[in-house]
Amino acid sequence: MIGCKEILKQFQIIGDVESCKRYGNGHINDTYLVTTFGDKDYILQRINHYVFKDVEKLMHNQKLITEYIAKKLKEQGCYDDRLFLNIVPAVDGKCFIKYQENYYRCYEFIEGGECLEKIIHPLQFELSGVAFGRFQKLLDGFDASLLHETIPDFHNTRKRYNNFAKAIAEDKANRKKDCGKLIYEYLKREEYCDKVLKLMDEKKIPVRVTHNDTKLNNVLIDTYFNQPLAVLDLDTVMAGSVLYDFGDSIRYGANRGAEDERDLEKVGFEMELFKAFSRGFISQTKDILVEEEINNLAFGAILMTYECGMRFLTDHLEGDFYFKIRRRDHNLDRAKTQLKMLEDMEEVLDQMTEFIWMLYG
Ligand code: ADP
Ligand code: GN1
Ligand code: MG
Repeated sequence: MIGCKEILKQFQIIGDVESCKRYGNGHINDTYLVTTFGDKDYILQRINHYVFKDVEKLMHNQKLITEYIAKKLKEQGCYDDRLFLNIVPAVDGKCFIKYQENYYRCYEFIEGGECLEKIIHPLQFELSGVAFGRFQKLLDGFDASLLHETIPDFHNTRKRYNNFAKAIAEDKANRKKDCGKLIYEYLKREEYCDKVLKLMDEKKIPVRVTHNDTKLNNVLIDTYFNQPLAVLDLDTVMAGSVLYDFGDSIRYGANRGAEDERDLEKVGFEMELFKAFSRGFISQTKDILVEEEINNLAFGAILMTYECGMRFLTDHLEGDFYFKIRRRDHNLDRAKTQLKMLEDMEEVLDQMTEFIWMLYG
């Protein structure tokens, strides 16, 4: 990476840098693995400033959250520093630096864990459920008002729908003509937009501090010892609903195919995977969830899939400015897989909810 040594000099890194290479498969930030000749390796990230407008506020949130989680784990007698993200401070003590119009941050690289892109065995997804459930439980007492809203209305599906409608009307990239049927399928499901927002407004579902981006590759799993490690990617930790966290994990991880699979025959909802994640997640959150949350967890999976698919399609119609793409029509392909998942889950929603209640025995 160009300028890597200059950038890393500004962080409190131990050991001489050996290499700095692109790493991971996130859709938002540019991530690099930094190896050193010392004991520790690091993750360097160029923060996506187009998505995160206020880096100071973004990193303020991350500092509060990581410190809170570390403290909570210690109180529980757990000193394993692979269970939470460790921010490496800059030499001036801040959590990020600015270098030539870009913002960078650095984390300790967490050893011994894997960020899976796909589930090979349901147990891995159960462990992912444990990690995200534990994250939710650890933040149960955290005061949401201390956190800045890093992306306003991130899971406000009504606003996402309005943006989608605007993108269709403007048709900036002149792509509407090629995806009429898909657009129709998303528009047709407008009724999904308001259900959870209304339940939250009526205080039937509590506002919690949630992760909001709980996909499989945002958690580290020790696949050798079968242990869940840290939850990563804390950029969107904000006030939200537990339905969003549960739902987004299912959206991504309970798909038997990849999020961007072109062959839709290979894509679809796997009930076994849903069950595995639910077991893990509920094992941690059982005591804190209220009845209306339990009733709607499975709907959360439908909602997140609908919302994410609509976001992919919006980005496609606008010309691919938000999500990273690696090929033509990448966002379009992603929007198609989400619709396939959506259709599958709509057929079995009652069975999904029934299973969740079964876990309450
Ligand atoms: P994005 O917002 O682009 O998704 P992430 O913060 O999720 O960025 O990081 C991208 C990938 O980098 C993750 O999926 C994971 O594979 C890897 N990663 C990030 N932080 C760490 C860390 N501290 N230790 C090990 N791997 C990490
Ligand atoms: C993005 O950053 P990453 O790749 O973990 C996106 C999520 C989407 C996801 C779809 C900040 O997640 O909201 O669900 O892509 N993150 C942001 O794969 O928009
Ligand atoms: Mg990520």
